[in-house]
Amino acid sequence: MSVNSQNLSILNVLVLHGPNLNLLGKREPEFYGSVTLNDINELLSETAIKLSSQVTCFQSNHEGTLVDKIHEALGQYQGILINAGAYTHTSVAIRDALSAVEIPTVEVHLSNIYKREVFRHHSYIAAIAIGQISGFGALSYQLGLEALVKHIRAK
Ligand code: CA2
Repeated sequence: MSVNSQNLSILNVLVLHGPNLNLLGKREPEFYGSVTLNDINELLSETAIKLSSQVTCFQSNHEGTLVDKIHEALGQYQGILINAGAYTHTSVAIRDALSAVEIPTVEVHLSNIYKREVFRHHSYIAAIAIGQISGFGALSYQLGLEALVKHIRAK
């Protein structure tokens, strides 16, 4: 871990985006808005600088690829910010990987999953995450990153 000019350690945060989030801003804008995944990643990079940290953003449509990425995060990242997309509601494998690496994790969602279909109300990740932010669009990611970095620094 390196330090900045204020002698604050630079925290490395892995941002994981799950399936279909690569379509953000390109398909169904009436539902998920016009902000692209690239816009979100840029917003997070700018926010990270203000928090004396840096983000590495990764998207995959494949459960096993996301599991591999979580394993590879061991020793490389101090925090994980994740929107697992539909895998939030189905993947014991992603939950087990996050639980196994013991890297502080914040779960985020663009939409308020509790205002949507009942099958979206349950998250496999929520119980092993520090917390969850849901329903604020791109701001969910920004708030999630701030909460994650502040939580790690407070420890
Ligand atoms: O609200 C969220 O962030 C979700 O994680 C989004 C997932 C959904 O399955 C979760 O229940 C809640 C879906 C992401 C799909 O993204 C698309 C973007 C553009 C067009 C189509 C899908």
